[in-house]
Amino acid sequence: MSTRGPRHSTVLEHKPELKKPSMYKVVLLNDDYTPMDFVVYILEEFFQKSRMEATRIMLHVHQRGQGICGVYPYDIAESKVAQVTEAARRNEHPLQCIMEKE
Ligand code: TYC
Repeated sequence: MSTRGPRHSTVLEHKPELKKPSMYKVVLLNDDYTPMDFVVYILEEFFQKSRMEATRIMLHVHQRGQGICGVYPYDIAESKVAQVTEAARRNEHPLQCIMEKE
């Protein structure tokens, strides 16, 4: 008989108890009134995008209706949505930002 390793192998067959946290897409919605340069500013300021990437995402949203800014755990996604919504309201733009479970 081997003197190494566990004697009760069933223990190793248990499913790991820790699940990966769900991730959430933060999505910008198009509208007819928010200035394009404000949307680019939002993407640079709150989502750490370069000017070029922010412009690409803004144009995608403008042309397709919506677009993903980033994917985050629940609390961070919620905070991004709140920050964008607050900045939009402060500047009196109707820009909408939502989160969707991935
Ligand atoms: N459609 C807007 C315009 O023509 C620009 C815009 C882009 C607005 C992306 C919102 O999420 C948005 N000024």
